[in-house]
Amino acid sequence: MSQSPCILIGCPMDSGKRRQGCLMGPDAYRTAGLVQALRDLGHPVEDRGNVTPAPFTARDHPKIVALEETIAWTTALAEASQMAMPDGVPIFMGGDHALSLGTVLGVARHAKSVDRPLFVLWLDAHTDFHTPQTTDSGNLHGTPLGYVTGRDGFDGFPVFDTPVPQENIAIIGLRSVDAAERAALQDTDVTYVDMREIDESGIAKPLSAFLAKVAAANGLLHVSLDVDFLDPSVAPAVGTTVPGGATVREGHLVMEMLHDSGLMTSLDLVELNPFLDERGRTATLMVDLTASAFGRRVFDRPTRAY
Ligand code: EXY
Ligand code: MN
Ligand code: MN
Ligand code: MN
Repeated sequence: MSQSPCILIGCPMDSGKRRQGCLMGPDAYRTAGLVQALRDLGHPVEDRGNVTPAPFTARDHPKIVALEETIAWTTALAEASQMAMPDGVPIFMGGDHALSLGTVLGVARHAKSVDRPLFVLWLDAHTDFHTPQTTDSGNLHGTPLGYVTGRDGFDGFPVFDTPVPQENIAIIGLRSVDAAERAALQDTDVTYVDMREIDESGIAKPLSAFLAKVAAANGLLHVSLDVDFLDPSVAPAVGTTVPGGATVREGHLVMEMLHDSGLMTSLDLVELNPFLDERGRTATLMVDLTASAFGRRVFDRPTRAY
């Protein structure tokens, strides 16, 4: 069976927060062997290099970090992601989570053009559900799910003309949610799974239920994997570590189930900060997890129809 082509797109975006370092992420994935790992699994791989935002004029904003830079990135990434979708499975190598403002916008525009619903799986310690009005930190990497679900307050950003329906979103791995996010989320149909639920009933159960929804709707599935989904003991190279995260095996189980389902149509790898690591340990784990999402197995297993 011919494997789907993988389109690697470097997104050295670091404007979603103050601490710098995610700009080194794309080359860390390349150095950790992402291309060869996918080719070894039979996938044609095209590395399209790094996206560069259009020039922007930075102005001091009283509350928001690097607003103009993030808007410029969003515009550029929306274009790159929409263009990549027809060519295979785009893998956006970040860069901080603000890159998903643009990648999901472009994927959503593509979904509309092919008349298929878009679903989003958010693997993260955080809900990233703020708006520029509700954030306390002013870090826009805490806002992408607020933007893609059509919350108000993103003045100056491209209009998100096809917001992702709340019931089409699942967030898994939660253990750090701000009060304003919790209040806003509780009134929505977003599926949110915290680590307590995973401790009690495992990660496969909520994921299977969500994948069954995607399959029943013949949906496209965008997966956004934040390094801080994983426990800091195994993935330290991220600026927003939160103890009590997913284990390496929970991470692989999620990615293996995604591959078995055949449903994933685009992937973000976000928040890797190689400056916070030793010997590329975290980048290597993220490459291994990506390989599991593209078919790496100890033993071949029948794919499961959801
Ligand atoms: N909720 C906090 C904030 O808004 O600043 C922390 C956000 C962390 C976001 C990282 C990408 O997941
Ligand atoms: Mn995040
Ligand atoms: Mn996070
Ligand atoms: Mn495969």
